[in-house]
Amino acid sequence: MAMIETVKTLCRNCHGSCVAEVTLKDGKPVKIVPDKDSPLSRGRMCPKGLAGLELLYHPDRIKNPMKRTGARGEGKWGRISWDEAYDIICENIEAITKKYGREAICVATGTGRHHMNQCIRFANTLGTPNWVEPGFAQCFFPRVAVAKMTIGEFQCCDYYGEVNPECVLAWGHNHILSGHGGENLFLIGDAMRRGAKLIVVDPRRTVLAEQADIWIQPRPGTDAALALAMIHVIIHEELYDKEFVEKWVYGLDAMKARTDAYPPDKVAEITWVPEDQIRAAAQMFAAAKPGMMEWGLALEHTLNCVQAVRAVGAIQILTGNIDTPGGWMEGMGITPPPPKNEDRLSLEMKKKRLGIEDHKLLAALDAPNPGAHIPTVLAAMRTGKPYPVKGLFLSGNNGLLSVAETQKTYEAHMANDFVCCMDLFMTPSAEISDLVLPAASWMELDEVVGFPAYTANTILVQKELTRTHECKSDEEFYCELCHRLGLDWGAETPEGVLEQQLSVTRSRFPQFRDLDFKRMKELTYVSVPPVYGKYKKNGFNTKTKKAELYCTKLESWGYDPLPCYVEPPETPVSRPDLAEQYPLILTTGGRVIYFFATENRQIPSLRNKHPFPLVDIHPETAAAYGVNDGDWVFIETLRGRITQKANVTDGIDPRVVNCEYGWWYPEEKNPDHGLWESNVNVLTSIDPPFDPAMGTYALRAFLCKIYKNDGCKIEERYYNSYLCKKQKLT
Ligand SMILES: Nc1nc2c(c(=O)[nH]1)N[C@H]1C(S)=C(S)[C@@H](COP(=O)(O)OP(=O)(O)OC[C@H]3O[C@@H](n4cnc5c(=O)[nH]c(N)nc54)[C@H](O)[C@@H]3O)O[C@H]1N2
Ligand SMILES: Nc1nc2c(c(=O)[nH]1)N[C@H]1C(S)=C(S)[C@@H](COP(=O)(O)OP(=O)(O)OC[C@H]3O[C@@H](n4cnc5c(=O)[nH]c(N)nc54)[C@H](O)[C@@H]3O)O[C@H]1N2
Ligand code: SF4
Ligand SMILES: [Mo]
Repeated sequence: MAMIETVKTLCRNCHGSCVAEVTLKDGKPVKIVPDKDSPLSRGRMCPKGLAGLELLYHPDRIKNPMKRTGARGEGKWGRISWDEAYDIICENIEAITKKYGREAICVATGTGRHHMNQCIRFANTLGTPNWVEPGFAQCFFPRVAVAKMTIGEFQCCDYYGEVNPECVLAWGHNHILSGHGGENLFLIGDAMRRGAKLIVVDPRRTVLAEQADIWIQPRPGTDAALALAMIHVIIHEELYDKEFVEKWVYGLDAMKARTDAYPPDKVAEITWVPEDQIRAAAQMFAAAKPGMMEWGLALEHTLNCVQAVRAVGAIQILTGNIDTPGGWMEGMGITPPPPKNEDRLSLEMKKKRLGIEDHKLLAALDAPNPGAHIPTVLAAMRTGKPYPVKGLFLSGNNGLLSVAETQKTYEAHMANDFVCCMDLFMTPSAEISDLVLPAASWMELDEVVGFPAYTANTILVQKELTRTHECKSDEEFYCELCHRLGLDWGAETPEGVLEQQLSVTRSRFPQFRDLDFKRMKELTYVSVPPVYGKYKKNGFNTKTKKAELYCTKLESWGYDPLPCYVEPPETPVSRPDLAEQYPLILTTGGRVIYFFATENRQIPSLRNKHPFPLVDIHPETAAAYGVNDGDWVFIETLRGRITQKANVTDGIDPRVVNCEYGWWYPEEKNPDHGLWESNVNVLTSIDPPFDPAMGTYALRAFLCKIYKNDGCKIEERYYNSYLCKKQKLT
């Protein structure tokens, strides 16, 4: 008789936090349902997590290590053993190091999952300062860095305790579909059902905006100006939390003086947001106690990234919603991420980190989490300057889709002597590698992680339930590689690293003094109750011990200590000449519930729900260009052109279009898998200028034009492919 059991494990099909109950039949996963007792997701999962079996058993998974047998990118591969793969990698690392030094190796990881810290750890142990992640300078980390600089530590929105937020301000964030932890997409709905008011700042009328008390529709890229005008209202109308600000805030007068340049009437012209609405939103948010700012990715996708994040964050500080129930919460740090071994990297190497000269908040020795600057690294690959970068390790990174300006990113990848890619599928980035390695998916590996992201009141555990083919977890691969390279870290097992994380939990929380990984696996999750207002004991962990509106850390590096607005370089205002030819403003991103970043397009049940990339176009604009809903259109910028399918909607301004990001076509047999067809990063730019402090490149707010694409074959190819359950198009 078949043996049936159920096991709880953390889903990491996105950044994670939902707990799944997986049924195993004779040890093999056969069913996934949400775990009703899960502390954060509280019995819910999204369609991506629920499609986990399709991912696990997908016939297109990379099944074993493979070596390129034709020219790079030709799509010819030969099976090799893991031993052969390790030998090839060790030989290449040694050859590149001998010729160019360790700094010529770049380790590129992907957005915030188990492998991210493992890759950084590998880079440090190997001895290269050049690790990168395509989100990092343009995703979440600017929020973390700004919080660390101004309030000492990152704080998350507190949906978790007894107190419901009275008002949620969702700024450039559509977390009912996205969010930095999986739980956010459920908890925002819960908060609204419990009566929270909602203000949404988004150029699109999203699902969240539809439910908002106030929907603000700004011109893309002008968020910092909008925030400064709201601060202007909050300070001038004395709506700020006087008690908190007097005692705990540094720089009120300086901020007030700065906002003199941003009165609501002037900002209304910059942002297209009516003056009355700016005032109403500021008044509504300031009156709410507690108020919760959910700041999102849109703030970070411009060249004014840090100051936009600073400006929006200042609203939360002024309204006193810091480390307070139902506002922002600092969290308990129940378990740290895996140690990154930064002490293994020599000072000499740290100083060689690409980007260190120009972008201190990203790469300086005293940056909160030093990493290399992607455009500088890619330029080094292409040009050999300031020094050559010749080896590339990709782990959970589909850079050809996720990094700006695919044309230049492609050229850079191709210029390497050696590229090794560890992934689940043959992505376009994997296809231009020399070696590909089969990665374990989320039910095939162990992990200990603290959630909510970066604040961590709960430990969640991902468990190895099964293994398909010859896949390995990234941590196993890197540990073994270090071992074979003769580096000392290789002596540790992946489980040893998990124990290091739990040893911190054991030492900090007496109730967990016996907690080891074995026990944690039995429990799946443990939580500690939050303690709020921690700053009241010793002040904030900043130079002034206060929450800083005037940022002393940015000042020490020579950057503007106060938030400011900078007009993006490619808009009808900054480039009226260009706007004659490219009259529309393009924004990108806008997550879809069925896909995570560039993933999941090969999962039939998910792809069937959203088979094609959509470009949002206002009906007036569509009419002006002769476009009907459902037509394929070209979208063109100075860099190139792509095609997406028109979604004609009055939920977008007639002067703006929004393209989805992350689109490639696994059903396209050619090894580029449609990389150039609908990938929005063909349209974006990786050239300077960048955000001064963080080095961020822009992914939103460009000038574009659109026109019809008659005769597009993308739908036909899909409907004829193995992915599609529907009938062939006639
Ligand atoms: N389902 C799903 N969930 C995800 C992801 C996914 O791909 N799919 N990705 C994960 C990742 S890596 C991240 S970083 C997060 C991102 O999650 P979010 O922060 O929610 O990011 P987006 O959905 O890209 O953008 C949020 C909103 O910004 C709006 N927007 C565009 N331009 C502007 C602008 O100039 N100003 C303002 N104010 N708004 C603008 C868009 O219309 C969009 O609705 O989600 C994570 N979760
Ligand atoms: N224009 C534009 N560009 C953007 C964005 C945007 O909104 N607009 N968003 C940006 C943001 S916020 C981010 S975070 C980045 C994301 O950029 P990436 O992190 O490069 O994006 P992913 O699609 O998540 O790529 C992850 C790859 O890892 C593989 N994978 C999944 N799990 C594992 C695993 O456990 N191990 C290994 N080795 N591989 C695994 C997947 O199959 C996939 O190919 O993109 C950025 N790029
Ligand atoms: S939201 Fe993320 S963690 Fe939750 S079920 Fe979906 S993919 Fe999994
Ligand atoms: Mo991201």
